[in-house]
Amino acid sequence: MAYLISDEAKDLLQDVHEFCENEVKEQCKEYDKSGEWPKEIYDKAIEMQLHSLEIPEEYGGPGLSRVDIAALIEEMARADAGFATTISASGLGTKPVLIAGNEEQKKHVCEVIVNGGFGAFALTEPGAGSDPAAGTTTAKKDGDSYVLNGRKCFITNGGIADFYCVTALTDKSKGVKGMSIFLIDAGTPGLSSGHEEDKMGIRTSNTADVVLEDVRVPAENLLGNEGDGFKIAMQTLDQARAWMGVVSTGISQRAMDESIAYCKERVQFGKPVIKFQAMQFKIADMAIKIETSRQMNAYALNLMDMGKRHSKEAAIAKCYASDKAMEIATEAVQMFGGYGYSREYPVEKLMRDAKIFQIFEGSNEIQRIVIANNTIPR
Ligand code: COS
Repeated sequence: MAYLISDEAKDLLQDVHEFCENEVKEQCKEYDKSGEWPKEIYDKAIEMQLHSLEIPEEYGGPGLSRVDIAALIEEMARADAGFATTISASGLGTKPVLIAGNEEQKKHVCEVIVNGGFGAFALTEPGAGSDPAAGTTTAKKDGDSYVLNGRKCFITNGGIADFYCVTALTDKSKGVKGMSIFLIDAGTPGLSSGHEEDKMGIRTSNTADVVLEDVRVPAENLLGNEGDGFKIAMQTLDQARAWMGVVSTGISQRAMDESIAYCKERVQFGKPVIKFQAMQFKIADMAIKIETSRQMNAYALNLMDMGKRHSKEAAIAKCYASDKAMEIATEAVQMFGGYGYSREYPVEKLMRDAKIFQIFEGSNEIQRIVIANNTIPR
């Protein structure tokens, strides 16, 4: 583990390591097959307060730095990326509120998470993925309320969340400047979760549609002001992207660990294949990619801790770490040979899990747009 972390985080990391080795890794392999959401694993993680790591100390969080938290999330991702994504996405649900909400809203969402609940951020729609401004969900002012209608899709924790931060157009004529964000509790009449995705990877995470049919919320559920929604969403994604870099790095680390262990056991031409320089160079390339990913993640997270803008750095961290996770997982399958292609061995799952990190929280093509926009002087 190359993150420089506090003594407090080191102790917690040991506990997380043991929990992941004994109660997550092999168990999630089975849940990956069934596609069932592993409630008992999340119950234990909640008992250990792992889902509230990012909650600020004043609202009941542990007060760790984000680099400390990264070491813990990466360890969880090493065991199962879907599990780490769910844990991290609860933090994602609180971000729009922590960025733009009032004191009461912040206390509310943090309390829900600390007490074992889940949150979700609902931005994407069937016709609005890379281009969130093309969304058609609306929020119409009606007296002291807003009435929301629309459908969100691919929402992490969409079917299990206790609260949702939902983007909606309050003024269709203004494009991105007409977008706003609302905090809506699960159970609000008209809000329901719809179709659940049967995914290729990260199958231990819940991904579902969120349907809004005449959902009436008090006007005070608006985060910030009308028209602030796009900027709040982009700031939320800036933070989320760095975390997805961290989860990707966990997948890479696991792929390298599995490859080393296998190559030490596998004998061909009379010696373990790890003795061949071809294999050693593959491992060296993996190590270069993993350590570089980790340092970029830490840089983006440090900027976040300092309250500095980190759009470019988070986009680089997410883009680089997820591209490398895909390369490393694919190389691990290659190093396992025919066994790598078998579901009996662990690496095909890593390849399936890694793919989504190049797609969600903004595809890696979108990350390159963000990086270019923040690099080329206008
Ligand atoms: N932080 C703060 N403000 C931001 C911002 C950020 N990270 N990004 C953009 N803004 C602001 C800009 O400063 C601009 O404000 P002004 O008009 O006041 O100057 C405004 O938002 C519009 O910015 P811009 O013109 O750059 O927006 P674009 O429509 O060109 O955005 C991209 C383009 C592609 C970057 C954006 O649509 C995007 O990130 N898309 C991907 C969405 C995504 O990740 N979806 C998956 C979600 S999974 S939860």
